[in-house]
Amino acid sequence: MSNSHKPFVIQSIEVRLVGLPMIHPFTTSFGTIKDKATVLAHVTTADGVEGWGEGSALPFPFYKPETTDTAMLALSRYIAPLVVGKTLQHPSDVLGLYAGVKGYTFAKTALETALWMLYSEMEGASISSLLGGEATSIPVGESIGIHPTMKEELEEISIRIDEGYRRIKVKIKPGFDVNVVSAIREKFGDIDLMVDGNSAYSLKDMNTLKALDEFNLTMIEQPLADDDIIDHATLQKQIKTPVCLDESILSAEDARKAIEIGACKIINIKPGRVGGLTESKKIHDLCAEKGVGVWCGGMLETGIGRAYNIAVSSLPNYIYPADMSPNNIFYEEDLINPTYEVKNGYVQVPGQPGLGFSIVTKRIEKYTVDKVVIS
Ligand code: OSB
Ligand code: MG
Repeated sequence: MSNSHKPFVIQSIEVRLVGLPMIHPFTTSFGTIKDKATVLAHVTTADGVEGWGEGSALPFPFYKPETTDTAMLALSRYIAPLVVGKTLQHPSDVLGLYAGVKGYTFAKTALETALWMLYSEMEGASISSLLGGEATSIPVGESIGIHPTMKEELEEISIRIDEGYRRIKVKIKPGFDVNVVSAIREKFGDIDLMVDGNSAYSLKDMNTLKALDEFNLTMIEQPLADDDIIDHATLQKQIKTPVCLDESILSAEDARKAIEIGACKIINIKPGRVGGLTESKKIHDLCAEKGVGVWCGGMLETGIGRAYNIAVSSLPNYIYPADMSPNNIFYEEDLINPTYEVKNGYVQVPGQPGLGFSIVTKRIEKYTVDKVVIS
């Protein structure tokens, strides 16, 4: 990704904290997300080309330490000032400018993805094609939040299966795991099914993890601690179900180490969690070389963040369906209009330059709760 192109100057970076009311809460082992907050970056070049990016951290530090508030602070105070006024030739050039800033991958993603949008417009080529993507549509699945009752849990799964979703992922937590998987297998048979523990388990729960191993799951996502690839390696040796890492992988370096010690057989690459599309592509390439399949997870992004998830999912080693719940179950109004469409379990990959979806700046304005301009 280092072809030489016409240089462009970053004139201004506007950073926004946006709050979107959610229609339905989303519950995981670490807590319930009731109102969605997200961070947007709006970047303008000296030639007047604009890009919007999203860094979809959560409003609390229960998934990873970074939150929307700390992402806002890191982006406006430390990251954006290192980039504004600088000349770039490619979106990936920005990584070197803020390499000294540790962590804050969601904040970095808001900025880095905005650069992909404006770069794609300048190049007259889609983000997917610039990344080396090939697929023109991608298979998607839904991530089912933990419901108050098993009846409601099974009802939502039933709807998604009827709609054609390619696989079902259920959020699990201690006490809501073997029972839910067992009920799903009983009701829906041999569907493509996986679980996500969001770090709620430890090796002390080996009995439960081994019980889950009996259900022919496509994978078990991040059962153990977010900073513990060693125990994931121990677990992987004892179960046949592939372990998939989410929270543990923040970079291609993390991925290299996890694969080297046998901590996983699959990686969930979320652009937000790894700092953007450049790092996503790097992890994708490394995994392809090592025979580790990948897929694109989600952070309940608005349509802006989802657009980047869709673009990167067109790369050839994204071999499992992406987490792409229908947007209208979360938000009354998306920040893109029309929003992405899931048809028969597939989403079309935009072939045109730019984001590939129309951004509704009026809605962004309406839901903005904080704004800082760095120029
Ligand atoms: O662990 O994959 C996760 C949402 C918020 C935080 C963490 C996760 C999730 C999801 C939702 O599973 C997937 C989506 O965005 O549709
Ligand atoms: Mg996950």
